[in-house]
Amino acid sequence: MRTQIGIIGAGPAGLLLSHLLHLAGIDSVVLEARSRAYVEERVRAGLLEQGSVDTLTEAGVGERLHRQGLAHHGIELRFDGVGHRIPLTELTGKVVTIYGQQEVVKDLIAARLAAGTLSGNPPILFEVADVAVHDVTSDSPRISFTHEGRAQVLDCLFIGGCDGFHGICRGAIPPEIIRTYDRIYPFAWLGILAHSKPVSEELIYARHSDGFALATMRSETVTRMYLQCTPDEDLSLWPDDRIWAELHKRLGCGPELQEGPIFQKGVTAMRSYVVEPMRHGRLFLAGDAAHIVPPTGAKGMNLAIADIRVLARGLERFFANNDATLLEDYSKICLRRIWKGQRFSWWMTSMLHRFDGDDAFEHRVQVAELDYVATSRAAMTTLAENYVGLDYEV
Ligand code: RFL
Ligand code: PHB
Repeated sequence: MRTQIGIIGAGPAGLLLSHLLHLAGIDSVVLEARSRAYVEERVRAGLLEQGSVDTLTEAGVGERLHRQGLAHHGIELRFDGVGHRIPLTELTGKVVTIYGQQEVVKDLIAARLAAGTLSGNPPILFEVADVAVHDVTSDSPRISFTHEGRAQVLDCLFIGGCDGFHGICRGAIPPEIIRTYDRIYPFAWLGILAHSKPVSEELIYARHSDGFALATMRSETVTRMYLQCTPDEDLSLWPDDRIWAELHKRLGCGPELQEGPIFQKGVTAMRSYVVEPMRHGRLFLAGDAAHIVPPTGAKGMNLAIADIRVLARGLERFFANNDATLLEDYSKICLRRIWKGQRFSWWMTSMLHRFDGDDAFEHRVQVAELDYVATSRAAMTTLAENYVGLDYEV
């Protein structure tokens, strides 16, 4: 099989890359380890920056997003039992949108399958195995894989390494030319989805002496809630009653926090991770394959989309004008945004979580920081402009 761009991974990064390339008349094939149903049901992120919404809209995949997404103009920070609103739109002129990551994935898969490929290859192959990349420093890299029991090779001109944190692409870059930056936090998030009315129209980020809590949503009838927990938390110790009791306490909510059937529970580890550079020869890493942020800043999927904007434009210029300058600068341009996203996600995480072992001094400093952000227009503008998303370079 032959294509121009071989893409590994059908998450938001790989699918958006394939879609943007198609719009530019560039052929690609996406290889995905999981089934279509699995990637379409995988519960993950939910918050899109204004720029991510604009990117999807301009790419023609924003119709359902605009119909079903919930535009938010502010968030609430709650600490010492009192709520403080950060008016995002008033401070920045931008909105953020709640729309589940798996809905973005469904929209992109539908668009890719409907459009097909110029080469006549299937646009996406699901349930591939044994994926490996070869000759990435040559002009004709290859991807070998097994599909439906048959060993195959995809010959291409470039490879998009969009296979997430546990993929194989990052490992294909020799360790001597790659540098990694890693921080593992001493806590995790227990996340739930429940059939219940959201406690508030806007998201609530709550700091409590027993740990962080976040109240978010997926629709007017489905709530998404997170509780700080230990990295090895045993879910069997968290029956629904305990989850609701803990949410009531940490969010400081009364009857406005409506309980309902919980239909999904999971534990998410918290990590900050970056590799530099994000390119080796003709292999380009994008999204979680190259960087991970703790979810407190809601930046993961948004950073993946920002990487893909640069990569798709770089490839477009290469094929249209034989101009490789943007591809040469890919890593540098992406990393400038990634590190700001890292800083913001680390800062939100540090400010809102309980750190075991912190003494009374650190506790007071943490509350003072929240109080400062909640009362200084300059400080809340800093939070707001990072939260809604910094302007793109490309
Ligand atoms: P993905 O989505 O992990 O997709 C990678 C794909 O590659 C496939 N794959 C392979 N395919 C072929 N061969 C192999 N060897 C393969 N190995 C892996 C995988 O099956 C998968 O389909 O990476 P991508 O596209 O870079 O997207 C990144 C986002 O998924 C991630 O950053 C976000 O989910 C992070 N995140 C959030 N981001 C936001 O922007 N806003 C949020 O509100 C937000 N909240 C969150 C989050 C992540 C969370 N969890 C569960 C980690 C909340 C949570 C709880
Ligand atoms: C979500 O809706 O899942 C969500 C929102 C904001 C975050 C993290 C997750 O910071």
